Amino acid sequence: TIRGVIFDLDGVLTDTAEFHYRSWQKLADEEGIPFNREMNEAMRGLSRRDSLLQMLGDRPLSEAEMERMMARKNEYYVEFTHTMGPEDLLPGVVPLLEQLRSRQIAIAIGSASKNAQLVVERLGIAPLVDAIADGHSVEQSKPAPDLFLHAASLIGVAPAECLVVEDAASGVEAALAAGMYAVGLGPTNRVGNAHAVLPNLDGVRWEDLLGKLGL
Ligand code: B16
Ligand code: MG
Repeated sequence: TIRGVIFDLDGVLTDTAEFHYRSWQKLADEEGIPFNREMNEAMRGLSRRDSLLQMLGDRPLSEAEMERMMARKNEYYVEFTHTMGPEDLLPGVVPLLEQLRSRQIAIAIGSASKNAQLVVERLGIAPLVDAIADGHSVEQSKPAPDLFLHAASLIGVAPAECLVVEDAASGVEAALAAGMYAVGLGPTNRVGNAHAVLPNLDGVRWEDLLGKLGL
């Protein structure tokens, strides 16, 4: 049985993936670094630092320069989050959270983002969420299992009784490494390693999802 569900944030509950992309693109344009949407795909779910390293490729930068670039990218991103509100929740999110609450299933956020708390507040779902594990919680980011294991401990649920909902390959890997069930949202070439794959959360009924997981 599943007693806890851990939701990734960006790309699952809200489409901040687009804001992250635009922020990186702006930084890249200013720095004259070639970058585009396709390259951004490879950064989905990666931490801020891992994303920058991916963007830089073999252009070496000092630690100080990297820190400055990450700070700038974050400034652009935080600017975007100021415009966010409950209307930015993806379809099906609130109905699913409500189904879980009425079944006494614990709800956690497991996001690589250091801005997760801020975004959850802006989306207005803080009252529906029991715990937040974010980019400040653990050292090793996805695909390491640490973040999801931390989220599970916050809600007091054994990993084997947790289900992770993810949109990124790195997040699906992290869930499997944690010994949890995983639902992938998006194309199978991205999240096909998950136990079940859905296009998004729109219209999802909890019992149907359990069926897809063979539970
Ligand atoms: P920040 P998730 C991830 O969040 C994003 O998918 C990824 O694009 C971003 O680089 C990462 O958070 C770090 O975010 O710069 O705000 O700390 O998908 O794990 O919810
Ligand atoms: Mg994500």
